[in-house]
Amino acid sequence: MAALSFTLAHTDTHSKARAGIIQTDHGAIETPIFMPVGTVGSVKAVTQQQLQEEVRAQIILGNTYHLYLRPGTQVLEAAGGLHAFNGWHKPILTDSGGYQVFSLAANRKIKEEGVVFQSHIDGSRHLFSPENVMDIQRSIGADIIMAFDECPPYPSEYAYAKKSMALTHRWLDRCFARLAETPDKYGYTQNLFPIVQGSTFPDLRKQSCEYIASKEAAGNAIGGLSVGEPIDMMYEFAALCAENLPANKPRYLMGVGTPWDLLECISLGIDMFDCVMPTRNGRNGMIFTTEGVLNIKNKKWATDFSVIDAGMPCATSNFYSKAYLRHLFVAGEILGLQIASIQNLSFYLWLVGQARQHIIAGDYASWKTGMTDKIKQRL
Ligand code: PRF
Repeated sequence: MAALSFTLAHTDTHSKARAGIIQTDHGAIETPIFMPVGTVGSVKAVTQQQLQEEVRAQIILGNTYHLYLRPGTQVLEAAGGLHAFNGWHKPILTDSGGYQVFSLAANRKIKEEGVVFQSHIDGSRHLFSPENVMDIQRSIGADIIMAFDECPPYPSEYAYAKKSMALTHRWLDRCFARLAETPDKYGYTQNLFPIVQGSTFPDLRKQSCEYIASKEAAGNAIGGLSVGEPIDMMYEFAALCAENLPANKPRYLMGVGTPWDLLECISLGIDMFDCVMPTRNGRNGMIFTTEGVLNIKNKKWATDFSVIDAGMPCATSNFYSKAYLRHLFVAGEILGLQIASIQNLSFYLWLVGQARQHIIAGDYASWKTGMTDKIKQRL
């Protein structure tokens, strides 16, 4: 089968926003796109049917770190890969574990060879190297697989960021070499996306973009942002990286962000996003809607019997009332977590879909200003 392709349908004249189509062996993805996070092969509290029919997700994310620890590659291979295992037959992307070992694992030690770490589940010791992370992602079988990188913390010293970036680049060469030596396991093509690092130093970011671009990968990712830096700095570096990465390949900004971050970064030339915010914050009662943000636990919703969000086509959003959803949260009912997750993900997917339509219509920049003001409001 074929390597991933990217076709640009429209480029905005007033901003750097683009509308495109990514074609994978598991179907097409219309960009800009948001990818719901399904860390362990499950988008928390949402079924695959709901993801498809209500959320209208086009691609979901899995994590190499979690899937390697549980259920493990033996089970995933016996199932025939993650698509067959979890029943999601559209595109899947897996993160490499490069970020999760830094954020989750204990006693990690970074060496040239890779990272030695202890599992957050049972404390067992493991090594992640560029080679075995490629092998694990081969076993999982995602359509898009991520390079093994080091994400330096914010703030980082220049010297550390430079050394770390060079290590990420050497690891990238090893990822490509390993991938070239190992065939696809399940009869479709897996596409490796390299990741730009370089912390908050413009010259390092530019160098990293140049290095990553020289690999001529099917798509490119920007890592190391949204790790605690001020939001304007995040935008500044997302813009700088977008400008320095190839225009004819999708650009993926990892781990971003709020709905208004998506709109801003789309205007900077970003095509793909993932973030736990809609699901994680949703489970805490933070509800994103087409009218603004609400805390559903607030007493003010106790007798508001209007539907959760009439502004978009999701059936769940147009079925349950705010008062009922509040009741479920107050009573600690698991249905509340489900409804909140579906609402928030549907909203994120609706928002990027609207963004795409406005890019194609040619009024993205003016639409974005009005929409940002609206969806940022606290209700
Ligand atoms: N690297 C990888 N995954 C990531 C990040 C990164 O830098 C980030 C940073 N926001 C989120 N997820 N591999």
